[in-house]
Amino acid sequence: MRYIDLRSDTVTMPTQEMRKAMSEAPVGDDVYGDDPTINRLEALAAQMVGKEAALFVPSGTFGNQLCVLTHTKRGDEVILGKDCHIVLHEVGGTAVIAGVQLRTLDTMNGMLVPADIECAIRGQDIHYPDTGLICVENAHGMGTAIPLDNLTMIKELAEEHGIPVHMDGARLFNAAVALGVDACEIAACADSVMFCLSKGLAAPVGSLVAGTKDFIARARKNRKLMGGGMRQAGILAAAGLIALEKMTARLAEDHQNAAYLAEQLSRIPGVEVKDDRRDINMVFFEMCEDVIPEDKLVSHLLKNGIKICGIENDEWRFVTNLDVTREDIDFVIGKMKECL
Ligand code: TLP
Repeated sequence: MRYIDLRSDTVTMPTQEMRKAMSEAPVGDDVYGDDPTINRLEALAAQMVGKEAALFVPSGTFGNQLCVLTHTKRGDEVILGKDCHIVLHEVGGTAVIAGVQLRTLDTMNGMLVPADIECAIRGQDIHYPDTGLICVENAHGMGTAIPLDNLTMIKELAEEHGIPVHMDGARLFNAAVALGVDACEIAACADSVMFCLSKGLAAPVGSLVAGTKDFIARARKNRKLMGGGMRQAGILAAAGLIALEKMTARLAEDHQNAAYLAEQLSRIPGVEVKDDRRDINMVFFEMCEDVIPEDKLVSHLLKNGIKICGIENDEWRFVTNLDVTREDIDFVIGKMKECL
């Protein structure tokens, strides 16, 4: 049975072209640096985000945790938004892996306020941890593309204080499409950037981290420490190359479909779409429990071949992706109305 899956863009299936490229990819042992397909992917990735070097990692979570580990020392404090992925959805990994303390700040729909960061940066005092890193996220998981001027201000502030900036760019190319800029311009606002191949770009596995040659050399060793040294991983990189070469341009279609979905949802009585967080391929909305109980909607849609996640933080999230068409959206809206 074919499902319409709105749970995330992580659910996208690799394309036929990816499967073919994977089966034919020249490979080698990447821990020895011998995998030509991985080497090609890392070179292309670095070039696309305007950094000196890049490193292939198994997942976005792995890439973020690796960057935090590589930038900081044990006991450092990391400043970041309280609603970012590293805080909410990475299993508390920063405490376990890098051994750092998180200083979480309020955000405006994911956007950090530079003045708040300035206040949170630690001075010299025997009681204080060192501020070791600032993390930003773009596109933000709340559905927003963070504007370049905000990121530039944060980067300048960080530079004044000699603090590196890491960017969780899991959906960097969605942010680039939404802001109408090149991914390089966004990545320029950070010392390291992580971006995912396995979300809207439809590759089955993998993310990249990019930064200076020195940073990536240190990250490569830490990747080994974390158990992420992979061998004939060119099989995966082959799909990643297609993701970067051919799939970034079509993300606009997911954004348009999300806009259409948002418009249709907002016509349903009782549904309140979060219109101020409508920059990418995500639609967030609230719907009173008395309109329909959560489990009833989830199970009714599932019976009709539609997968959605339940409520998180009082909100529903529907995500459009390569495998969701306009017709699918009409079908989903029809089934929701039926249920309501
Ligand atoms: N996000 C997933 C879930 O973990 C919530 C999703 O479905 O959106 N940064 C950001 C901003 C992300 O949204 C995600 C995945 C990651 C990092 C982690 O990537 P993976 O899943 O590859 O570890």
